[in-house]
Amino acid sequence: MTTTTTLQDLYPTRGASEVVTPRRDPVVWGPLTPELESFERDGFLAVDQLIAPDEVEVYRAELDRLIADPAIRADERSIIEPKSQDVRSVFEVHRISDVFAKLVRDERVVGRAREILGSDVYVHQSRINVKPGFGASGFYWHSDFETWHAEDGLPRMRTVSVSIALTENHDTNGGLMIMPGSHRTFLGCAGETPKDNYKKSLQMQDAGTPSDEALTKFADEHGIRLFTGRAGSATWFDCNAMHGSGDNITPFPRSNVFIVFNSVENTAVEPFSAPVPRPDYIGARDFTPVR
Ligand code: 6CS
Ligand code: FE
Repeated sequence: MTTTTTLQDLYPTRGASEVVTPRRDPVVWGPLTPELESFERDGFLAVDQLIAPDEVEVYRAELDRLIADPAIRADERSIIEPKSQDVRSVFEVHRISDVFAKLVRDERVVGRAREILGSDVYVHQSRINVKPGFGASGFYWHSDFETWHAEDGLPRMRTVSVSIALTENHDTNGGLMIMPGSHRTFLGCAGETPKDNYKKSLQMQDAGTPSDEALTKFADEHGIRLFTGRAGSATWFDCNAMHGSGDNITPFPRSNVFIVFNSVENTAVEPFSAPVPRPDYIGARDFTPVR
């Protein structure tokens, strides 16, 4: 007789109404070293220079090469800006680009992810966000974990993202904003996940969007921190940190590479609140640890 253990859903979301659940998982799963204390408290850690200026040039050139390639532009892993028709994002760059694959394996990157998650890790998702100037749209407030739990089937909050700036992140060109401390509260959103939601949500998220009341309460309680930094700077942030970014109407692109590491102890199961899982180039189903 086969028994299928259906994992208990610790973080209900996308039901009839919004529901708040206190975080039931550690933030730092490995030893809490002094430099991780602020990550544990705030849900993020800013790094002035994760990669050196000469290295940034290599990754910038690779981003430019990818978005100029018609085959990449036509690929389903590319998301196109609705208005300008520029490339907005390219997913799974750690698989389609040896240059970005090398970045993922860099000890300064994967080593930190292992420290935070306290285990071997694999890449749940990677993407380059081009965010060109002259009107590139931002990403409305959301918790990544809310989507990765609902649609990709990640059971626990044992996932960390790093956003590495490939161009200068000014305080004017649509930088990342995070609510410090918001990672300790899970906001289950109201509204079911439509079928094939990802086809729209990666341009403009709808399902999984917090209400104005909830956002106001979060912002009053936690405040909002805007991240700026030179190319090569980086922001590590917890999967459940409430974050977003504004449109970029300046002439200065705000491009980054975004890598999501998940613990090999937290591999994706069936979606907790969606009819079908998202494609594996958005939510990986290959759990091979990064070596
Ligand atoms: O849905 C996702 O997985 C992606 N969407 C956003 C806005 N942030 C996380 C992730 O890249
Ligand atoms: Fe996000």
